[in-house]
Amino acid sequence: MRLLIPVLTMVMALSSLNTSARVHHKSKFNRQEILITMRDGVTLNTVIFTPVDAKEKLPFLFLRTPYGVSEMPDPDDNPYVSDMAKDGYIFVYQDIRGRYKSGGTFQMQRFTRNKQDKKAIDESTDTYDTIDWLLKNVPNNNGKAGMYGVSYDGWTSMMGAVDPHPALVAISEQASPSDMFLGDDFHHNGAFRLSYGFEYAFMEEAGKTDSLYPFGEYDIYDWFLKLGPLKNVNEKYFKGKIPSWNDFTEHPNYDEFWKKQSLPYRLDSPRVHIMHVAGWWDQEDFYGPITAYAALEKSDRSNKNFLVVGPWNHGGWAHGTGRSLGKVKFDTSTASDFRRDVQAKWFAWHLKGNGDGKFPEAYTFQTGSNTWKAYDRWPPSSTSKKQIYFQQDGKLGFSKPTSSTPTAYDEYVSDPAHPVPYRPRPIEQTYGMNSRWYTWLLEDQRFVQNRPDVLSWESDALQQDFTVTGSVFAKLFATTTGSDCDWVVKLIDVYPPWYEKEPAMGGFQLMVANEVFRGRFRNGFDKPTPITPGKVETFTIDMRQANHVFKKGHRIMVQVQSSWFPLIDMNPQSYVPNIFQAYPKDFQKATQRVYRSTAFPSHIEVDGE
Ligand code: PG9
Repeated sequence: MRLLIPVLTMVMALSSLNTSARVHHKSKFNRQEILITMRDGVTLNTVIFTPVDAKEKLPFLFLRTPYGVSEMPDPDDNPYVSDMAKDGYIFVYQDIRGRYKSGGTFQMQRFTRNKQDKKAIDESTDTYDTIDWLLKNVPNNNGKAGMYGVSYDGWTSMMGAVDPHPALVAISEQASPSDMFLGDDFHHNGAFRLSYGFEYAFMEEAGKTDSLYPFGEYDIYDWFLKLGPLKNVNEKYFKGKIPSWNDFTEHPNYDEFWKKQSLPYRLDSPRVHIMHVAGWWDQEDFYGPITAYAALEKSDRSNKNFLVVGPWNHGGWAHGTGRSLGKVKFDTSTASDFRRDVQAKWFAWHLKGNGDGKFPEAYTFQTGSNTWKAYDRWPPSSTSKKQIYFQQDGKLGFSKPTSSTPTAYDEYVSDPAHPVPYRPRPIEQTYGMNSRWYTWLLEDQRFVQNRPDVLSWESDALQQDFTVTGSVFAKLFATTTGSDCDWVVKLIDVYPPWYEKEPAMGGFQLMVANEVFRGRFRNGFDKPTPITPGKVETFTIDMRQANHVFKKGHRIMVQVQSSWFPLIDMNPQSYVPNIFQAYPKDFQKATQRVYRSTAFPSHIEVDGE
């Protein structure tokens, strides 16, 4: 069964479109579906689209995916690549090992092989072997290949660049995960992404083709609440048969398993030209491309490493116009402009020598002002650190709090029996029918603002624009009555109560940065440590990055809460060595206090302008 998964949402829509399109017009491509044999004898299913009327030798554009290639539409019917189809390429799509029609076994983000073992294989050798085969067997190629893809397919592009075939000269990794413990699909700052981890592991590993978990309930908030402790997953449902789930349970801390899976561990320098692409509201892998860019930048002596960030959700640049996302409008066609003016030009230059080869080091869309900005480094050097402090009476401001009373805090009770939903209920199955997963990061945060277990601090209406360009950190000085807890922090742009430009957006609360942090990891993600109940501790939370203008008349808001369910598993709030082994009795209510005094000035720190 093929599913509505993010990378494939568009492809699904198109494949049906394409079926009818094929009836009406003669394809401009010769399509072949063949098995290519890898060095260990395993065969990988590969679809090759060769333009019928090529006037010159053409380069390959190659995409490797776990989501099935047989239904890939003709490139000129696929908006993701149609601009490039006009330019002329041989398009190649491949099922990775163990998926769909390919042989071998699937391993989630297969580890890099032991290079001493000459017979060992990994995604990098499979890429190498395929490119080698293509060069020798597909007539009229120009000897060059590029790779691209969103998310898992972006990650396979990065793997192709680990020991690249000499013909692989440029890639565009788009929303590739970079570190599954620190910031991508499966955990953020050590907090487990329960609904995603559960559903995705099942989808990829229950069979060779994608399948949705049969919850039998529309609102999965209820299903996960009734599930109880995580150990029930294997005891009642997966029975040890989903390898990634077993990995989650056996590696609750940032150990070698996660470190060896991370991109910076696998790839020490940009060996081919790389354009990283990220979306500010990517609900799956925003951390990946910005971290991969930053890590490779350190060794980018020959200027091969570039970054593009737009106002997109996961893969939002690959389809549609990108003029809006959720209820937020961007004034220009950010996605179709990117595909034509950036993506197509990137490959035209590197694979065909067309164009001027001038690409800004970082090209990011500034939200709020709705303008594209080119920078010669990212984050730019023109910014300085600015602090935004939590203050009494729910205020937020640029000056430090002045209160030194011991009660200069705000508090709430976090109850594991009533976790805060991460998006308005019903919470549809992630990739299910009518799912609002794709835009949940743009949900109006008023839906939780008045819950007793969500704290909010808000600035006065801004007298002038305030711009964040780069990093966002939260520094919380806080106590819990428990011995472990989660902190969810959101930096929010509050629209004016009457918003002339678009009245229905009056008072809208838009997240421009957000993160969760699992308190046990405050001394290091590989050093889980119980929290001393009642002791003020410092929690420094990397909320990643933004490029956003809080416009004059808007307000800045920060919200803090201790659950985000079922996106994040409920922290038991009493310390256990491995939360995947926790018992029902470990789940305790806890009172959380967030301080805002001279001694403990909780705040957000941004790269500001
Ligand atoms: N976010 C998906 C994913 C990538 C890599 C590993 C696990 C999940 C995806 O959209 O492909």
